[in-house]
Amino acid sequence: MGIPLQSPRFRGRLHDPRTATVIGRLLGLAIVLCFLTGVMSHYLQEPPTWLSGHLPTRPTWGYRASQGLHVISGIAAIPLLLAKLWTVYPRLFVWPPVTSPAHAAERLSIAALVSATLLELFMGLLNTVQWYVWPFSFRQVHWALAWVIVGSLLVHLALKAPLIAKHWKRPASALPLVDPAKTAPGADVDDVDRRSLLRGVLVAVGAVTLFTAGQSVTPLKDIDLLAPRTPDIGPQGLPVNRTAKAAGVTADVLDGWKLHVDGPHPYSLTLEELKAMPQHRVELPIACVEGWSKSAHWEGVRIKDLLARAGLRDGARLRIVSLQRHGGYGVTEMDLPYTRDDLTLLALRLNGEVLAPDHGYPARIIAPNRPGALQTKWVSKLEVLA
Ligand SMILES: Nc1nc2c(c(=O)[nH]1)N[C@H]1C(S)=C(S)[C@@H](COP(=O)(O)O)O[C@H]1N2
Ligand SMILES: [Mo]
Repeated sequence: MGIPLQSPRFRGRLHDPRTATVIGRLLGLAIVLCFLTGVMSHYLQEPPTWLSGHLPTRPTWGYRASQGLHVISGIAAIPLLLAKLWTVYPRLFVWPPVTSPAHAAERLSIAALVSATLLELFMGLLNTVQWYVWPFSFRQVHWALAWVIVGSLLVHLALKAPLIAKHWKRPASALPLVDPAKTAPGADVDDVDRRSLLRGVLVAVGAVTLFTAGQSVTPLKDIDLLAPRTPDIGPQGLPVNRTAKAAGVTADVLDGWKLHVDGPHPYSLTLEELKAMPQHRVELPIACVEGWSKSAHWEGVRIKDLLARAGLRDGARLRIVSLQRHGGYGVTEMDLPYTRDDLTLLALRLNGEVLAPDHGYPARIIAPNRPGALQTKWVSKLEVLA
């Protein structure tokens, strides 16, 4: 019986450990950035109990920056991962496939790393275009896979540490591989090839980054060619995720709207009564997990003033209930640090106008350093949580 698979043969050495190391470093950097910003986003959206009283409300643009970086590094990782897989794919054909238990463990960890990373980046990319095709919860699976990736990446780095160390620096004198007569004396053909491969990969990374970053980095919005969002397309200069119509917030639902506030002295206010309370103006961004963000001017009543009126002088953990009838994010929770903050408003106005229906008329939440998903629109009730 012959060997069923033949290892491909290559004239150049772009599939060598030096190339894998150079691309791997960049990919590793993108993955680490993406992971850390992802962990931040997860904890801000679903804080564990030990953290919920300590969530930072400053800097106000913190979530915007970290989530922008999350999507930018995730998108940059895609061409890097493809280049890395191309560099190492001949290793798939090593024969025999397994030589020792350690070798089997190494190959298994790589299989886990590659498949989890491919799925993670692909899921994330589809999420940026709001395409939730999965039969499972995006957030839970995206979170779990992140840990599979980090675990198998650590195993991979440990096993490859000697090889990585050996190829971290450019070799001082590599032997020319192709006809030395055709190249300048002393030139290393491997290095020349490698440099042009790297240049190509970096151009690809630069292009996907530059042409999508405008969805969160507003000065780049005019070259936002590949991203699904342009930050100022939408009513009142702000994109909309779920319209009033999609949420089922129709005229009859809004009819007779009042704000209900819980507390030792519960009360209800009409819109006119809300407008008669002290109004405050803040400039805060909406920053969506999907990677778009935009700053805006908001006007409305401080949440802390509303709570004080109900007898809660030190803020409170809140459940915020909207009039929404369809879809997620109709009910959210707000932790103490936000409810006490001067910048957290029940906003009635956006960029100098009464809130558009799609932006949450008559009232929506806007709070500093907070995921967009929790900036609840069409608010009708503030309930106090134990
Ligand atoms: N009631 C309600 N509020 C909501 C949502 C929603 O679906 N329902 N979407 C959230 C999400 S995911 C984001 S990013 C922001 C978008 O805000 P905008 O439509 O005002 O730009 O609103 C948030 N508030
Ligand atoms: Mo969002």
